[in-house]
Amino acid sequence: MGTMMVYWSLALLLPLLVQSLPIDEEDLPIDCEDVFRNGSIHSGVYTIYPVGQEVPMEVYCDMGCIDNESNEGHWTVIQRRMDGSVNFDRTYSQYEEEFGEKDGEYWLGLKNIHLLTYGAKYMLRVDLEDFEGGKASALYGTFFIEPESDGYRLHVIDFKNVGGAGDSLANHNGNKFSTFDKDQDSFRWGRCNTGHQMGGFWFHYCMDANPNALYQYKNYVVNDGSAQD
Ligand SMILES: [Ca+2]
Repeated sequence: MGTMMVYWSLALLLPLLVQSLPIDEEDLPIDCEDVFRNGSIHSGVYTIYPVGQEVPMEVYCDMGCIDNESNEGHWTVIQRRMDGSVNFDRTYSQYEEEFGEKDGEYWLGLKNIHLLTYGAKYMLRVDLEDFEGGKASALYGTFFIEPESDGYRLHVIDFKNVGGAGDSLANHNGNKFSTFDKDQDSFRWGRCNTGHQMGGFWFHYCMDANPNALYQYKNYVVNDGSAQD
């Protein structure tokens, strides 16, 4: 008999989003806040230039609800999962680059996220939704990641308890990025990613959140290969 494993985190949609605190008035938008200010008020795929004209970056901009007077912000999406259509079980070098589709599921890439979050000061919002329509979010006042030379180390601090999701990233703060083929986690006796389609993340020892793991629908379970499906 094989053992069954349920990936609790995979019954959730976990887009990671950042919102800018604009620092200047460039002609080229450095993020979705600029895109909105330039007159594009609808959510969709846009090109931004966080580090200048030579490095265009295509992203999905979540402009929020136009009629919403509370103005929830204009968010630059760095990770988005909604239907399981894109494979997130990838190598370290693949996580360094972007993959997926900008109008669907995607990962913006560690290099891009680093460039984006070093160019201005950003907040991080994590939106969660389950298959019954229940929603929650987490908000952090400061978010950026270090360059490749420091393993794309995560900085996510100043948690704001406003969205009901709790803080599942506190223990991930300060860790480098790891995949199944690159162990930079804080588990000194082995690797956190043991190959069960865990994807890449800033594992510590090992995880309180794992938004890049296998996307699963409700009641779906994964076996270890020895059980019959
Ligand atoms: Ca390790």
